[in-house]
Amino acid sequence: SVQPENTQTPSPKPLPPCPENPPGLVGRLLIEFSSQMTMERVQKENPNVTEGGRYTPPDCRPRWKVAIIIPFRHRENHLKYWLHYLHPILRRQKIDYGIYIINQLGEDTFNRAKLLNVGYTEALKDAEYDCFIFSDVDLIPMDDRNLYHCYDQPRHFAIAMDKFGFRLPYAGYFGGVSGLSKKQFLKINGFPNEYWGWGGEDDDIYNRITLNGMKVSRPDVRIGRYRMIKHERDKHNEPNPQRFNKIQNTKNTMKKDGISSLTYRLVQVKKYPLYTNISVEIGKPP
Ligand code: BGN
Repeated sequence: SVQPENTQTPSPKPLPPCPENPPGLVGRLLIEFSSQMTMERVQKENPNVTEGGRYTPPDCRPRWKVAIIIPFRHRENHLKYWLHYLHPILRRQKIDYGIYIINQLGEDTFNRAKLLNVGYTEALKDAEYDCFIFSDVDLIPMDDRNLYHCYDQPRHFAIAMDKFGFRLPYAGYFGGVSGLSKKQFLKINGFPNEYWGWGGEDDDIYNRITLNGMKVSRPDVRIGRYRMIKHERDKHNEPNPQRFNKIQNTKNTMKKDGISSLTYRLVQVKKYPLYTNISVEIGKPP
């Protein structure tokens, strides 16, 4: 029989799903902060990252769409190292991602968890993310097998930091770098908005997770290793004296205080080549 000739342009082959264990990973990495870093250099190293710090693998269909949220104030130098190390790692991990820096304007007391809630909200205005990874700007993974996507349970990534002797400091530690799917995040009403200053907000998030019948998932301790960039204690982020009391009350506060009660003033969204910068006013402690 005679086949009719196909005159249409062939439709592109659908991409295969990205492998669960990406073959290009290298494992343990050498991380150091002694050489000078410049944004120009990091841009040259990462030509395939698109405006606003977005990337999607060219050769496979990623399983997750991940927003990486970084709470921020006055840490420009740390950000350069973070971008220098993380963009290549995330590319090897075959993840579809965007980088969002949430910059607290003004000099009132810092509020990490509220900035993370802002990041969740603003990232969703940009794209349909289904996974959110919340990372401090000074934490660099030492192994690219620590995959930055979401899991069946809320994930704690930074389980073995150099400053804690590469061990979990306590069983309920959930600080540094963590990740929740959209569904997991909404199940706990997001994060608390009422922790002003250093400490306790990560413990409150841990409580929210367990009180809502979930448990924390973690990588192997040999893989979940991190280097923290050394720095002086920040100004206007003093240890919060209320934190001891507040973490006792998560069960009562979490229903009211969270993503459902979040308010802030968006001042500027600016897309840079390697990240999106979101500047906000989030108020001050009562
Ligand atoms: C804990 C802090 C965490 C912090 C870790 C690691 C509190 C609440 C009262 C016990 N929690 O002690 O927020 O991430 O240390 O530095 O301070």
